[in-house]
Amino acid sequence: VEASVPEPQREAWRKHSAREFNTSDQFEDAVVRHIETTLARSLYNVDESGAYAGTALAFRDRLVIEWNRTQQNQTSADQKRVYYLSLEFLMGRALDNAMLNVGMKDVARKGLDELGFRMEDIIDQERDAALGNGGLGRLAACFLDSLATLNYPAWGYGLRYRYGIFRQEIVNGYQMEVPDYWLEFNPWEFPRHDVTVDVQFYGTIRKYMDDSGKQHTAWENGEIVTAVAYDAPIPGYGTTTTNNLRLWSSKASHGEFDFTKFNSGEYEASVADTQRAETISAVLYPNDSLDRGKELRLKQQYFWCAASLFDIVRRFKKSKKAWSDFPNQVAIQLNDTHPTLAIPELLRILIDIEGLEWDEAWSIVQKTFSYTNHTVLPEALEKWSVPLVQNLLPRHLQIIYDINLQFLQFVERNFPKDRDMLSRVSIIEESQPKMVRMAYLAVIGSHKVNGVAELHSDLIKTTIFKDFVKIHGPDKFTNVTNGITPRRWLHQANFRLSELIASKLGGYDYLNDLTLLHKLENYVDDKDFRKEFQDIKYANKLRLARYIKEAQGITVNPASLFDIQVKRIHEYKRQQLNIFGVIHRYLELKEMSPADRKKAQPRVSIFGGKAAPGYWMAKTIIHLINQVSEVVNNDKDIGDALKVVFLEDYNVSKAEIIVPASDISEHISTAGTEASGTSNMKFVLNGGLIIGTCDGANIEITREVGEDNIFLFGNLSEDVEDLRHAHYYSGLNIDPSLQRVFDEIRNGMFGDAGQFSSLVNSITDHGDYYLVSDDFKSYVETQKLIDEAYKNQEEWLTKTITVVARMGFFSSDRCIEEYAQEIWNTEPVVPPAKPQNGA
Ligand code: HBZ
Repeated sequence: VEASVPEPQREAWRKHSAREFNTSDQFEDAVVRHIETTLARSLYNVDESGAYAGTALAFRDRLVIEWNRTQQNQTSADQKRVYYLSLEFLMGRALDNAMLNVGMKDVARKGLDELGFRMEDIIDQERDAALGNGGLGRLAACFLDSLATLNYPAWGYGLRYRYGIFRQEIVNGYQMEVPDYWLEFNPWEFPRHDVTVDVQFYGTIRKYMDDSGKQHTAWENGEIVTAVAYDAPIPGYGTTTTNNLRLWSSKASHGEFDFTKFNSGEYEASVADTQRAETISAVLYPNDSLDRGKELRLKQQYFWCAASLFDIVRRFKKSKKAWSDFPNQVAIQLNDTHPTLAIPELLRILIDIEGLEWDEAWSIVQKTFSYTNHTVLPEALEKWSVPLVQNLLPRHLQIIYDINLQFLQFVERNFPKDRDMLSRVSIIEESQPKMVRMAYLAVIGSHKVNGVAELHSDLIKTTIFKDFVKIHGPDKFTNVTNGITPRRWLHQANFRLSELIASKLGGYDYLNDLTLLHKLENYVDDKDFRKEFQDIKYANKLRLARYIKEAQGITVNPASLFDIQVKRIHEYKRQQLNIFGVIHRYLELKEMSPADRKKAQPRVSIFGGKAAPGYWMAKTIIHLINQVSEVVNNDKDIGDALKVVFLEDYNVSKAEIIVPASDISEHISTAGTEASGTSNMKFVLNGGLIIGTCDGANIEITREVGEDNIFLFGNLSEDVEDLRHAHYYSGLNIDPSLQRVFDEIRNGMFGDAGQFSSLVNSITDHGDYYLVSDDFKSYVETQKLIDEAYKNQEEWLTKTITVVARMGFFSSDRCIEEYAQEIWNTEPVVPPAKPQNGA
């Protein structure tokens, strides 16, 4: 219960309200006080980690003040809030971002200097918050940044994993997974031990009638696990709006122990219960494109949905509004199908607990939810076995069957002639065992469904959701092409470039309106501008070269063409195509005379990315890259003409060093398989060109930057099916140069050939599902064009400046405005004016 302070005492509160530091002296004051008292460390014994902690806590103080004010202000504004439900938030580091948004970085730099530390070293002390796998999780993080920057009242809801995505170590060329225990010191989170929700699992269903004869359903006698809220402030850029990210942590519902068991002598059993409860939020599942159907994963999903929905409903009920107002106060975005259980959970709350009738509850649900799809890969589409759901969530299974019944009756009425339609669109797949198709449930329970790039949004309408377009009409399906936050991915990662842009555009307004970048085209011929632009790229390559030396022990020449592919390792993303191309290049270099080799364009091929621990083929690809790296880098004939690097443990903070350093980056998925991609946007925004297929957002990037400023190759998505068919019926057509690559691998050029046979055979003998053989020739030819183009450094420079100027469309701010208008129907809340005296 919140009690407010009576007027006579308010003056005392106001007087003592926290004062924010404004000078470097005051900043040092805050740092030293935190190190001395908050952290209880002795002052003359402070290392960089201590200085990081003090700095983070000093900035945290400033964030918290804005955060509290924002929440109060948004509550009294009484407008619709957006809730972004995502099992993943790949936040990376927070300090630099906090400094940018609070706007005190120079003050802090000076203060740290006076205390004997370098800002860059302090920023480097922070561990990544790596609560995500890849693009989907990082998109959620960019969206939070944009929501706050645009002053939308919005909360993220997720899970507070004790272990984020595993740390990748490369041992003898193989990936090893090391647990990422990241919570040892996390100044950015606030445990809310008073904000808890009891979540039920298993149990039984009882139907009963009340005195008035009304039917009720109760879900009882289950196992209870408690969700505890941990909140983190999400500051916007150029605004005081500071939103909330709420992550749930699981604990046993009896506090430390089950005291009944404890007192009856079952000490071990009670500790075991505690651990079982804590297991729910223990670890992020590291699969980014395969659904494994594990019970613990389903438990995570329901635990998080139930806690979030309870919290949202609790907040709504405080307003004392009618239930029909719920969709005017609440918009819930489902980030992929992972939170789909929120749909039957809201129905359960409205019907079983609040006593609404089905029709009214269903209408509220549909108006509240919307769903973003991130993949068309069949193996990634979530399905849960009916017996599993029946056991864990018996009431939800009933509700899902009820939704399905109503839906199928509607379909039957409207499509009486299509006999197979019912089984095709049923939420329940009639397999052995039966399965719940989560994507169908998400579509049926939402008012809008979006894909993440134009091609992808078209594809979902003609493939996985084709029937639903007929049933619900085409207006339910829409596109919101992904975007990235220019604050982190340009200003933070590439400060010198941001500074240069600001000097030409008359300030940093472009960070709030990325379309202003177009004015840079006026400077493509400006000599000084070109020189500085080129110097910045070189400096970024030098920084990466130093990092490669330090981390990997490999010397690379920053004057070489830097060719980068960093992303999760997957056959559909085709790192194998890249490494086969590298082997081909190596073989060609070997055949050349030393004089010709000297003339060849020197190149550094850089790879990075994690493989899901159980994805054998992806691990084999990593192994091959490392073996090739070993052979090529140690070949005296080759020297600087070719270097191959596999960067260990790719993550967000490393991306901030890698992305600004590319000349070319690779986005070479089999056409139709990569929903959007977002690193493609990051690389181009930082003045790197792309080699890519006509897939995902590459197509829209091409439209914006112009066909002459991108290197496209390969087959089109509309031809993929026919090509696969042709593989099956008429075999492959393997280019002689690819055949030679296979021969050398099989001859053991890169070590024991047996290690790589499954990879090579997947192409030569097992249908080449990802069309490596079909695209190899045009890939290699396009790489040749790139070598040629790079030799003309002036023209290359013109291209790189031009593409930066044309990337305005790909800001995540634009995405959020589209979601707000087309999907959520929400307005920003003007942040409160800052009081003068710090009160
Ligand atoms: O989402 C990615 C898409 O592959 C990429 O094309 C797109 O740009 C990005 C943002 O829309 N998808 C993922 O990153 N997916 C996952 O990480 C994932 C995680 C857990 C899962 C399934 C997928 O169970």
